[in-house]
Amino acid sequence: MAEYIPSAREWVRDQVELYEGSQGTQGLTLRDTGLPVIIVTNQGNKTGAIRKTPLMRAVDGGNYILVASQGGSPKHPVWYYNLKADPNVEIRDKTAVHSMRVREVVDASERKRLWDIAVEAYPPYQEYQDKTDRVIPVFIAEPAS
Ligand code: F42
Repeated sequence: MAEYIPSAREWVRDQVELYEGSQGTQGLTLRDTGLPVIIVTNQGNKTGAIRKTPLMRAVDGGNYILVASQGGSPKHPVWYYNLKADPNVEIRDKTAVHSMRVREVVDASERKRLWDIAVEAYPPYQEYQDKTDRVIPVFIAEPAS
């Protein structure tokens, strides 16, 4: 069993601890926005360690849309590279845990459709895209089997 290495960021670490520690009954929203969050568990592409990343909850049917926005910073978050290297993830959505496989959405019309859903779920994504030169990556997570 791989070792779990918590995020280097305290507020992220704290959210994961509360969310996972309560089996998905506490710490379910982003700060005071009231907007729901999921926890993505994946493998580090260099350490092989277990990583846990809270993301906003945006859904398309039974699939999840993962937006590598990192607040519109100029660089992709590290988890982007982890998911490209190993697309097998576990997604906790409150008390439900799903085995999923992710793929980066490259088709322009598919990306636009999913982007619009994501922005509806979390409007700041659009502000983040507007303030950065990079195209913010979008993944779709689909049931593994
Ligand atoms: N981030 C988003 O990008 N999108 C969201 O929708 C989002 C929502 C959200 C909601 C709640 C919340 O608490 C946080 C939220 N975040 C969201 C922030 C998100 O959880 C991440 O913290 C953020 O995107 C930064 O991701 P990151 O993978 O760059 O994490 C940094 C801070 C980090 O901890 N990095 C590690 C470190 O030690 O600095 C590296 C971890 C890692 O994966 N290492 C790899 C390994 O092998 O283990 C190797 C790394 C390499 O060099 O390739």
